[in-house]
Amino acid sequence: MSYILYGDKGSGSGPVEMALAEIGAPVELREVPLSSDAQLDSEYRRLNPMGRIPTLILPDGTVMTESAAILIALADRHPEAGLLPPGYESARAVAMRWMLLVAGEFYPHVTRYDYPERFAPDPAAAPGIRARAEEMGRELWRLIERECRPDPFVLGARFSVADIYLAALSRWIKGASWIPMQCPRIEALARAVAARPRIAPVWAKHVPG
Ligand SMILES: N[C@@H](CCC(=O)N[C@@H](CS)C(=O)NCC(=O)O)C(=O)O
Repeated sequence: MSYILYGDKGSGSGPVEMALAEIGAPVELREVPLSSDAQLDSEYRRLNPMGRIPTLILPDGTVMTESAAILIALADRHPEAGLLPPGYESARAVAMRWMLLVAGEFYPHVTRYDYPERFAPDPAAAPGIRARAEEMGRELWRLIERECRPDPFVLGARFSVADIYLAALSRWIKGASWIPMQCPRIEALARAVAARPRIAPVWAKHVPG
């Protein structure tokens, strides 16, 4: 029995696909093209009521949404892959801290950037919402650079799903164009994740250039 992953190129299904590749778990990929708003179809929303990707179906049929929760579940279900320290170790708390900061604070800026018209009744407000989302997203990465200080990973030499998550999302909202200059630690983390042999082909698919 394999996992089933609903997603699209360059989206939140990227880090999930990378984690599955690192684990070596079989997965069937099902396309939900954001370009045609397929995530809003009523049939898909029976799986993911928020109308978002990714959605992961576990081999026993359990439906999971929320990218960070999915990565944590995958790490816990495949302890042999060593993608998160066990719960009694402080290192796990550190990995969760930075990963969930990105999930809870940065990802909403991505939604504001991609769909600014949702956030104000006046369409004329959209460019301002978009610009502010980009600024606030950058402020957050600068904070992570300063306070988390990955070296090269969030847990130093110990790789975890937090690294996959930070690396993949650091490319969004034009991150690939400014993070190399302003956040060298996050850039080094992203390069180290992208270079992992099992992740590299998935990275190339989700992160153009
Ligand atoms: N909290 C969700 C956010 C997922 C999300 O916003 N995904 C984006 C793609 S990266 C999406 O589906 N956007 C389409 C929309 O908002 O209509 C998660 O972490 O999985």
